[in-house]
Amino acid sequence: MEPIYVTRPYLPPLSEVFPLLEDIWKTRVLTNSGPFHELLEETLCKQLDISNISLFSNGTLALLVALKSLRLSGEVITTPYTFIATANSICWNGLTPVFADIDPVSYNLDPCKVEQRITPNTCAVLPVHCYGNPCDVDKFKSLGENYNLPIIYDASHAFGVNIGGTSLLSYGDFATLSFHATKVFNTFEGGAVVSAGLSTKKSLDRLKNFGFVDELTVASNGINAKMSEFSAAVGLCQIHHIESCLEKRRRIARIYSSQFGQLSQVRVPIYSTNVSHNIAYYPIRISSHGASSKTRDGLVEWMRENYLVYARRYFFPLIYQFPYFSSFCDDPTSLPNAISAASEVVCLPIYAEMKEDEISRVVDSVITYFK
Ligand code: T4K
Repeated sequence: MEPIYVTRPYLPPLSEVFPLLEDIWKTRVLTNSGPFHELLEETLCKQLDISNISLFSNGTLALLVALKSLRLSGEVITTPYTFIATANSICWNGLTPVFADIDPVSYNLDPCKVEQRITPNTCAVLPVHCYGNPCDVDKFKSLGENYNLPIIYDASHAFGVNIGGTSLLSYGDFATLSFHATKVFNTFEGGAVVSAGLSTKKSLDRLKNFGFVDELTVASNGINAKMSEFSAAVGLCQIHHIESCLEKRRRIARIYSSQFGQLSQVRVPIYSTNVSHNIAYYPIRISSHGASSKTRDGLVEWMRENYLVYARRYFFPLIYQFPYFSSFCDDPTSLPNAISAASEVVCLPIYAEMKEDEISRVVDSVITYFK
């Protein structure tokens, strides 16, 4: 029996990649905003229906540089229910993360809880579109306007999500993406920042290239966060397949939801008809109330031991539960929704090229546990 992992990267046919590699070998342009880099930016703007995108070498640096470009100081209110990179990029900017609670259904930062944590030290809000589910973008927009705070979305999971026909990435001062191997669209490693205006994009482009304005001028404390031509070429080959990959993910999610929806202890994701979901993850929630001895951790172990299915507990532990971040949370009791999600949610394997027998094995592994 082969293991089934939480995800597998989509890879385009090698025959589609080779011609682009031959070009790279011919021109020897490997990096520094080469032709594939420029073409991928242009292609992504069309594909995602956005005006400005800057490519990065990974999603963490995308977020780190987006924050840096705002020249902030003070506290950034964010979610504790996310991948560690969200908080890392706050601290790398010399800023202080402040954690507010999440909504128990969407798992996203709750704007009302954010408002309660705003103080004169607050300099920005950093919500995450967790699992690709849209945050309450209208409420965050009003919050940003009312308190004069920038909203930076960590949209690492949200490639290709539209809400009411509009790209989710067009909300906020910035939306940052990850193109890591585990994401719906990958460039092996990679990331991007979507910005509202061209001048903002230009300032990000300078920051990711050591701060160079031109050959003789460095105007800001930049870094090297550029995407290589190889990654850009892989991205260009992926993009032709993205719609079919998203459709395959949605189909698997429908199968899972129809199978698991009947299990009383399992809560399946709720998908809004107003949103074109990308099914970046398939999180189920195992309610630990009542007399049942069945738990989320029990399920994870059962699946692994008996079916070689490697479901993952994204996002456990919560950020403030990691030793480095514990000093940033003075009152964990203010985060009850995040605490219970971290102990009850598990992400099941889902990826475009999942085979029928793999889907069935995941289904069986969950159903037999609750029998
Ligand atoms: N913000 C948010 C909200 C994020 O979720 C992330 C990344 C970021 C920011 C930062 O973006 P990047 O800087 O990473 O671009 C993974 C990913 O490494 C990470 O990118 C992702 N979030 C996070 C949620 O998950 P791990 O430690 O769980 O990955 P790993 O290596 O255990 O991979 C999971 C499974 O995927 C493996 O069991 C098998 C499969 N896999 C993985 C890789 C790397 C493959 O089949 N091939 C591969 O090359 O963190």
